[in-house]
Amino acid sequence: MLKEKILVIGASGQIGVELTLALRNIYGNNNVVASDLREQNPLLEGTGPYVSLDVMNKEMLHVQVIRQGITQIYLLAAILSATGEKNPNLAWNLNMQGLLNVLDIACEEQIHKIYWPSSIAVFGPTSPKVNCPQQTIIEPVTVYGISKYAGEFWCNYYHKRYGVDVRSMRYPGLISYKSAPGGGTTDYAIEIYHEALEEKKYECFLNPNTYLPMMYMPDAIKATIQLMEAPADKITIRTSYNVSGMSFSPQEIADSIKQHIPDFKISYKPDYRQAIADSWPQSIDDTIARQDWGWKEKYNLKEMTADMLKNLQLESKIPE
Ligand code: VAH
Repeated sequence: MLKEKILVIGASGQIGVELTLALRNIYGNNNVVASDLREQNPLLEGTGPYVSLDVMNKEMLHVQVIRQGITQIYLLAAILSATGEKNPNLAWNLNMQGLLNVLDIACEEQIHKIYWPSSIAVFGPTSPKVNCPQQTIIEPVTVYGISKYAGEFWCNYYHKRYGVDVRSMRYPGLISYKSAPGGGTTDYAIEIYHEALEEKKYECFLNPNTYLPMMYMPDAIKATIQLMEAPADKITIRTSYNVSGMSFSPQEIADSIKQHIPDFKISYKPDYRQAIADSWPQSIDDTIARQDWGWKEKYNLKEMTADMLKNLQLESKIPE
């Protein structure tokens, strides 16, 4: 069996930290090289090799892939929706050129497998709002969504033309407690837990009834590993799979928190991110992911809230 050596690009980010730790559990600490432009996330210290890497520096990336004997690459470095609207050119360049650099090197070095996340942000206001299908009208209206949708077609092209085994899924909003989110429109669903514990109140930047597709990070990590470990002949979507764990609104997540913190108060002050959220679907049809590689979520809102509050209290030692 081929000895895998995995490179995680963007390993210090919200998804990267948890995916790196999960991959190290499976493949062995020294077989997963974590990399990022930023400092190493403290949660990764002592768990395996870490290199400073800029995915936009194709030559340096190529050198690392050869020097480390890399067989798989997980590319998580990206600028998300909210930050992307403040820096359109940077978002387009990083999200697009970073992917093309990795796909080109994968071709040249016969990299065994590539993972690259897309997002439900590819959908726009003309896509169906409820149970949004895998294939439908897709007209993204954010730079992040445009870059992710374009990236999906590049993945499909490199697979069809060069045989690169690149796999992708359209993450919904991801909620986690281990590491900070990075400039997304769905980040309210993380901030709210921290503020509920620290202040017992939260001012939400989205309206109370803004339903969005969401997923708890443990489910996202499980789905990513499942997709990457599926036999190649089971993968029928080479752009990017719809996946989702649940859909909820700020009002609903606040109500779930009140089950644990009865005097928690939420207020609403929508900002520019409301228009981004309004352009996205409220729920996702992920039937094909369930059929092709067995996707099934574990966490619902009630279970996620209990787990988030428990772990954040443990971390910050806030008395129950
Ligand atoms: C964002 N968290 O808010 C990301 C995600 C569907 C949203 O892609 O930009």
